[in-house]
Amino acid sequence: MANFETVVVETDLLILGGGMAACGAAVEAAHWAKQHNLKVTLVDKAVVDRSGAVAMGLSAINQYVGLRDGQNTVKDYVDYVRNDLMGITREDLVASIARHVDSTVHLFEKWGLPIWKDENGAYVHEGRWQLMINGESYKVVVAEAAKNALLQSGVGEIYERIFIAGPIMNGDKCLGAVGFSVREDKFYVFKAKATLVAMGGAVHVFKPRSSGEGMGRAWYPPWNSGSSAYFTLKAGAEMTCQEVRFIPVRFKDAYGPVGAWFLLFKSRATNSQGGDYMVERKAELENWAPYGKVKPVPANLRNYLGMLDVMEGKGPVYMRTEEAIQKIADEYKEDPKAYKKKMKELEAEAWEDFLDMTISQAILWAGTNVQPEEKSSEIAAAEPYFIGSHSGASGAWVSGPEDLQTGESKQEYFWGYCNMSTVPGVFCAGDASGASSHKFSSGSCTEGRIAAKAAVKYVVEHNEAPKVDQALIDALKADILKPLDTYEEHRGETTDPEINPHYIKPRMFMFRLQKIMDEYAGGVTAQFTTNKALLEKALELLALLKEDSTKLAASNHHELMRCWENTHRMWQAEAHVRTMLFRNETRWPGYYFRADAPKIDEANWKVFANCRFDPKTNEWTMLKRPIMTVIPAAEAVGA
Ligand code: SFD
Ligand code: AMP
Repeated sequence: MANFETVVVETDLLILGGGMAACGAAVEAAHWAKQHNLKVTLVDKAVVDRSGAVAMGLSAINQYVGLRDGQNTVKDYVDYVRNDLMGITREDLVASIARHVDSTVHLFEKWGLPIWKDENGAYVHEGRWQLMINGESYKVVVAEAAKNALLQSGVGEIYERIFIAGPIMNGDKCLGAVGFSVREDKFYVFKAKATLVAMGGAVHVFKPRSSGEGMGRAWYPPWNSGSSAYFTLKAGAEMTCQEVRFIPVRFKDAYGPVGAWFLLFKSRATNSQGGDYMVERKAELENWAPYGKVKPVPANLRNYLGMLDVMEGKGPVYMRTEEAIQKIADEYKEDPKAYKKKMKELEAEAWEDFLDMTISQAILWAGTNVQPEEKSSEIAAAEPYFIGSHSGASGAWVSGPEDLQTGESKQEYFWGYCNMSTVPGVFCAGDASGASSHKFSSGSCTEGRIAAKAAVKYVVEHNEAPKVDQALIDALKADILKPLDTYEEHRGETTDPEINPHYIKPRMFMFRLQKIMDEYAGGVTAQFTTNKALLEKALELLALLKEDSTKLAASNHHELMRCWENTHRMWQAEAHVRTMLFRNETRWPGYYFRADAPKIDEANWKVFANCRFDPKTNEWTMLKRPIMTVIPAAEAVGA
């Protein structure tokens, strides 16, 4: 067996991940842990300074409610999210984040993040909820605060470049997590009294649009590989909204975000004939009532109208950057000097939007001689991602806060500790928790803070040292390091180490997973369309893939990580397919279309579609959970 040293770390609160939610968790946990003399340990597969979705930075903070200035209320935000998700949202969770998110944004500013200000010193909004930032170093700023909080207070420690492979379970109880170093021959056992899962969402479960020529390029970060979903599924937690993937419309081929263009620059998108699908296809929105009628039109319906153009052969669809810039500059036409200055300013803003957040889009513009003030850029619907923090909703089913519940909702949505999953002591935040969309970077950080505070309370009230059986650790270690052994045993049997009858390398395994999902589960190739028969076929092929996952092989630490990343993706894929199969309707036509159930079915499916994997029986259960209104309560305590 691979000769890895076993390193045992004992802690009180274990934070898994080092992204926006985890950094928020670290800051908050440090505060409460100090009061109770507890230890907090944060583990990231990468380096916290630049890990997760915000690695390259961002150009906007997408959730800011503006309570201080009376711009909006918590209720306004809940209304927005509920509409955008076609009625499927946990109002208590959305309100819980919305009432605290502004304070997180104020902390970002205090920590040194430059937020754009107008001549009166007010924040510059991109849209109603979004603030413009100079955000290239956004993650570095937030990471510094997390590190300071944990390390300077003496309550915490940070482990970087440790890949978390899965939970340590003793029956229904989670005792922490196991993982391995991606650089050294070390296997890690983290024993904890509570575990906070914040390992982001899942990318590359579906075949991306960029194949060989742009391999690895995606909108969301490829290193978020479904570890949160895998961890909670394998812990036996109930999951929610596993069917609610996110399909973002992005600048084609380099995935530049569109928010600044649609909201700040107020650009239109038009097809090859100059038609604007948002205008020409407005009548289609009637078919998706009551949600088709709301403002703004839900993200998935905006997608859908554009997709109809493409399916009718009216592509390409273009973001009319030149038209939008010209329209703003025209306001300065009377004064040539002011006009020239404004044009320069707009050009700089256009480039900075990508340089702050998706550098490859700026490179693609440069490489294809695009000057946005002169030429439109193509946009396209990207492949599906799993990200409960953006406009998708997948994640674990977690308890809401007690004070926001109504008498009725308390039965369904509250079980003791805010953001705790159905597994006692396992907390979730950011992409890891479901049915609370539109948290983005600021809301994820806020939710990390909320979850960490509750998790510390849990530790204080359940302060028992986890007893971990050595035989269990030995078995987990053997299983997790097995791909190294498989490779060593068989590598001499073929001339090309990539091809071997005894094993499968993670890259080929990933291609196989992506092909199944792309063709049968409504990926780009299938025009985001699927049906019962296709989904059943996907499950059949996923079962065979799962069988072969025991034959994954790794030639080094890095490939060992790749093996487990793809196993994690495979579990996210299975939960997704099972839930799309369960929900017998089409509710988000611009995310996926069930061709055999092509309409929204409010009577039967205005519910959460939840699922649970039982680690003892290896069986899946699918269940419906009710949607409840808690808004009046949210409003009462809103500010
Ligand atoms: O415009 C393991 N996001 C945007 N949010 C905004 O507020 N404004 C924007 O402008 C946004 N845009 C945007 C965004 C993301 C991306 C990639 C682009 C543009 C190009 C969304 C936010 O970034 C997102 O909502 C949050 O970051 C989510 O936070 P969180 O904590 O749930 O995920 P994370 O930050 O990615 O962190 C995940 C961490 O987990 C680690 N990890 N560690 C150990 N073991 C494992 N097995 C692990 N697996 C993962 C990661 O290293 C990381 O530390 S716009 O397009 O919408
Ligand atoms: P994006 O760049 O697409 O991730 O969008 C950033 C933010 O702007 C998110 O809050 C989106 O929901 C929002 N957004 C993007 N495009 C539009 C649009 N056309 N109308 C309303 N909101 C939008």
